[in-house]
Amino acid sequence: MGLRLSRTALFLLLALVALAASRPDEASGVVLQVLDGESFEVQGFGLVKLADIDGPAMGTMEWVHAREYAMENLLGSQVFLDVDQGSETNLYGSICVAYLANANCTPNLAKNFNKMMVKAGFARLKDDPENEFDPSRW
Ligand SMILES: [Ca+2]
Ligand SMILES: [Ca+2]
Repeated sequence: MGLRLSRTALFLLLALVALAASRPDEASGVVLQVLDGESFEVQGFGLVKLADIDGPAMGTMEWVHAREYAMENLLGSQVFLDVDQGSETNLYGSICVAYLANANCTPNLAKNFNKMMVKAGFARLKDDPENEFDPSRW
């Protein structure tokens, strides 16, 4: 019984740690520029690289369409970001999951933009186990 309890406690602790690392409102800002379907610039934050998705090769028609979809949804709009704490920001930006905003300026959890790109057919899931995000839970 004691072992059982401590296992439950451990599980809860791990779940809490996971929750603490994964928050939809770690950063927020207006999208200034869309580079392509999986990277864009957020005012006051910098470059964002969408986590765990893989877009079409640059220069293809699919790439153009993916970029257009991102522009329609993101350009000039406020987004909320869950930033991957584990990875360092590099030339390509910070690894993030992006959420669109509700009318009252809170993150719209039903509009995970990484997932939207995949659902719309403009990217495929490509889970990187090194980051804090788990696409199977999107
Ligand atoms: Ca995070
Ligand atoms: Ca991942």
